[in-house]
Amino acid sequence: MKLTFRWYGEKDCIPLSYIKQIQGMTGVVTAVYDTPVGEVWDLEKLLRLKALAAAAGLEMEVIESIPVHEDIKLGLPTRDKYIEAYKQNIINCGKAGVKCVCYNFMPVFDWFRTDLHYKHADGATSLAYCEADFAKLDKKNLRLPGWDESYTPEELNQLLAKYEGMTHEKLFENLVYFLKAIMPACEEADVNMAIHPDDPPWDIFGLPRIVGREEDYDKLFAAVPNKHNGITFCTGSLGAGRFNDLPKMAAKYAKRIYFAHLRQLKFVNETDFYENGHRTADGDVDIYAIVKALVENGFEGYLRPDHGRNVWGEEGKPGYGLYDRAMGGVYLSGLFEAVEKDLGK
Ligand code: DNO
Repeated sequence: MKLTFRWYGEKDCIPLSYIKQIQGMTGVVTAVYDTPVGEVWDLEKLLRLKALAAAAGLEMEVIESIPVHEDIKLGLPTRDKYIEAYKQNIINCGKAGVKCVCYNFMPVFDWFRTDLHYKHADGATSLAYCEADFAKLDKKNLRLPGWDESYTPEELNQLLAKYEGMTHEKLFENLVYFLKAIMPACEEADVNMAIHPDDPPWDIFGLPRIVGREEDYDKLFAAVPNKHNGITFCTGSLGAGRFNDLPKMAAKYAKRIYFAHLRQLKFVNETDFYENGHRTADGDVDIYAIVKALVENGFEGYLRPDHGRNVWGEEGKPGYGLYDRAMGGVYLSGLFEAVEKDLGK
């Protein structure tokens, strides 16, 4: 296991030196953020990020994410040109020493929560999901909490219209087409792809979502068995689906999990939950059992503490403050140490 930390590049208010001070931290997970989706990142920009990390004593072996252009997900004829650019990005990542690329295949939206500042009794805040608040959203004029506002409402409606009639089967075919096309670049660059699950793992706004259950992964690996086709095992996304048995999935796919995002959720009723500090005792995700399943089954990937709370008065990016993710990272290191020693590893 290699412990890493998400760093939003030079605009991140968390200095690399602070990240390095988290004991056990080996590297940052980052991306080139100023290049439009579908274009090739300048190799110089990647090398600069790597050099900044290296100057702070950190590696840059994981990229999160190279976003996938909507035309690829839609399966439009223009997809091939965007796939070519994606392949070039993979090659460039390889040249910069990157070993793992995290991405997702969610149509239009990435992760989704209804509240970014859910208040805990002790004054901490975190992300939360409430079914009733979700039902109240104006579907014709969507403004989503925390979403990067990269589309105007008109653009968003046009994009949603393009997905009309999109089925799970078709979207899956488009994912397979994409993966088969990029595998040669992954071989050449020796880069592993790690698909992030849909968050939450069910359809939203009428858009199909296809990566969120055990059977989805079985289907994915059957269709593209290449070893460079792997998973980002995100416990916050998969755990939002009560139908998922996370320790079982961690055990089953341990060798395909190139990147693990460990995060805690606490359900308040059948559907609603808030995110919490990482400890197993603080939520419904059995982080201990997941770590044990990973270690027992030969997980050798990268790991990062995922969404934490905002604590100690920090006004960090929701989910991405320094303090609680640092505490989470140290908690996770401790769990790994204990489990590995117990297993004589
Ligand atoms: C949320 C993140 C996701 C992730 C993308 C990967 O906090 O884990 O936004 O980066 O889905 O493409």
